[in-house]
Amino acid sequence: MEKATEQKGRLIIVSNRMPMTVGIEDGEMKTGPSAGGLVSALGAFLERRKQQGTELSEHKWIGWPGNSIAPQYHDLVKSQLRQMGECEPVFIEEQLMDQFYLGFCNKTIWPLFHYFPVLTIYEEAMWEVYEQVNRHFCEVVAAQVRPGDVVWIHDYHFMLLPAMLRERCPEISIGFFLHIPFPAYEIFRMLPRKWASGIVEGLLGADVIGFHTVDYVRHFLTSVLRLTGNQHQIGRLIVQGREVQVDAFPIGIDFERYHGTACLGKVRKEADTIRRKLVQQKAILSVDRLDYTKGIAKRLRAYELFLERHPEWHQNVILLLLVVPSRIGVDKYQDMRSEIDELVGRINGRFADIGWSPIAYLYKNLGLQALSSLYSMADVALVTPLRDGMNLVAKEYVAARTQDNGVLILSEMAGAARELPEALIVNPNSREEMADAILQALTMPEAEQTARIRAMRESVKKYDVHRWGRLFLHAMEERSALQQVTVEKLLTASGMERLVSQFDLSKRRALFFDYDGTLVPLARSPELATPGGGLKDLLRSLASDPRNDITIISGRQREFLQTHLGDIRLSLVAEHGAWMRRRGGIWRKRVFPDHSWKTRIMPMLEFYVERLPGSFLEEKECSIAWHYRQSDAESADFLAQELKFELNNLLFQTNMEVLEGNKVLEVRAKSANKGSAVLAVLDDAAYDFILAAGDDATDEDMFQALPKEAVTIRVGIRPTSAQYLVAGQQDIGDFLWKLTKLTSK
Ligand code: ADQ
Repeated sequence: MEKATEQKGRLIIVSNRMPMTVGIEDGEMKTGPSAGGLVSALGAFLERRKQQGTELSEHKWIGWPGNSIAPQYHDLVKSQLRQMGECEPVFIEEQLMDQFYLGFCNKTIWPLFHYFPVLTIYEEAMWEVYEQVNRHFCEVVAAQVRPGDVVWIHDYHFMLLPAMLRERCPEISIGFFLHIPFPAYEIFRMLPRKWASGIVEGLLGADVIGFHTVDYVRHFLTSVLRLTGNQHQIGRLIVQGREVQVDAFPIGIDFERYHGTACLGKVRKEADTIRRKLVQQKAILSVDRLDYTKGIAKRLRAYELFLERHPEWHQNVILLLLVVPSRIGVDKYQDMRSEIDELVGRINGRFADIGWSPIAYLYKNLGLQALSSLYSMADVALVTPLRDGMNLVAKEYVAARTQDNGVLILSEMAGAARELPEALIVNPNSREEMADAILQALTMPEAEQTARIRAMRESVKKYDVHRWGRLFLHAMEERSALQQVTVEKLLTASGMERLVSQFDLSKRRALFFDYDGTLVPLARSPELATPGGGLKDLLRSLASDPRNDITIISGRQREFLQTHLGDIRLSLVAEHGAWMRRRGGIWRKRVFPDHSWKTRIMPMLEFYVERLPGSFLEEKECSIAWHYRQSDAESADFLAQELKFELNNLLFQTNMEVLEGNKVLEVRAKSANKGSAVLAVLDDAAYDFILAAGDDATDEDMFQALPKEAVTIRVGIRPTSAQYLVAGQQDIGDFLWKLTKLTSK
């Protein structure tokens, strides 16, 4: 990482390609445009931020320059690009880049993530190149970033990069956005486990992970759960002490650019010229990169069916088929081109007449104005991908409809369908549905067209690319503010020393310890978590000092605590505060709830035990706990949410409540909590040092009830009302041993 300077933080964009293509001609650097939805969308967003001079308005874009540059020109290219502004090239041999881009990226990830498992190739050597290129990018990014910078990584080419970069620069703020779908777990799991886990763990290195739709978010979270056991809470995951946010950020377009271009006199004139050439024919427009995910062949077959069924439309309709060359080096793409050529030939041959061809086919890249003319003049846009992360063409068409008419036919498999319900939504695998939609579009009354297009235009205008970028960066800012709070709460070595000397100087101490997860590690089942000799020695040693009043405060039943800890000079609180045994005293009940609720609730809980193999009930006097640590993680998560919902409904306005612990749901009497139990102990004496340590939600009651001057420590990094955080249960052990040394000195 570069050294800290007084400079402001920058936004570092990482994508496969830089926003421009760079080459060397006669020893000189030449630049050209770099095509693609990502570059144009992001470019517009960055440009606007720069003009506005907002926070992070300075940026740097790191990517491959589009060609392999001979090593003797590296310095020249770097320095010229730096002079021009904001690009940092990543030099990679063209051959390696081909193996990476045309290999794992486009023969493994692209087909699988778009639900084409039969086209997916699984080759270890390709995975290795993918890792290698991600690592190479990591080196370049790590050398560029300065403290305060925000790194935003884009797309499926770099799913390992967030974790690699996190390792190199732990403090840096990292965001990741996936522009393609994230598939359902049943598809994702087709990747060898090493690759699937590598991808999930790689992504979890980011602070914010963004997808286009909530479905992709859900799919990703399921994969995280299945592969790592990490369970989210409303899209938040705790990963090695960091909170990671996973959320949907549907990408938009630069509305003003597309709308504004369509309004230009030049563009209108061009649109009128094309319209005149078509005479009375209605125009249907189809615009895509050449890609099997876009469903071009199926679209053509649907159009063929439409022509077959509706001879009255012959001579009166034309399909403008615009295809942009893409991924020229992949065989599948060559085959597809031949298939489309043949289909166009067949349909034209079958239906054409003197002076009319049903399809006009253009295989080329168009400039913005030429594309806008087509968007402006087309009566219908036919956008029917078989699978598409979002699809910007649909939104661009809507933005360009300045005359308030036009019909969008949109595949339900495109992310955009979620945002544009006023389109005619079709299933791209059904020729019938598509053919019917074509007829409906061509005959739709003008008033209906207007109502639909206006509604869609409002949405495309409001949720544009600027809002998308702003929301993503805002989420990153929030994350880093939260991370900051967490970092501030972390109990450092010097903080610990301070607490130790505070302890040393005090005369009367109340020490409260939760049991599971705090004094002993969490075990697969409760009976396995018994205190070892080391822990008992530690507690005995602490208890031997008459200044220390120790209370073990647990959700466990009193028999367990009595059996395992009853012989030590300390107080015990069982069942989250329902029972208390003062030091040297007998067990007393602190609450006397009516137990009739158990008979009502038991059948419901037993039903869930039946439904979830590996789960079981633990009946305590004042509560019932449903444990599911040993069950299949995903089913358990699902059923736990369902049961919690049902219980909350049932127990609404009663004196019972549902508590969510670590892989356990517990129903208990409200009054019996750890908070009231610690307060009862504090009534016994005037303490000048109070310490409480715990690891789960039930311990929060204790942290909140204690006076402000108490030292409260939560085990496990997550939002808490405790004053300090420690990463693991072992840290509490180390801390207590330090206190013990003072006790015995
Ligand atoms: P793409 O698969 O490239 O993007 P898309 O979102 O439709 O798909 O973007 C294509 C872009 O290329 C559009 O801006 C379009 O105008 C342009 N384009 C297409 N044909 C053209 C032509 N003949 N001439 C000129 N320009 C043409 C990936 C994902 C998408 C996701 C985007 C952005 O696959 O699902 O919407 O990223 O996240």
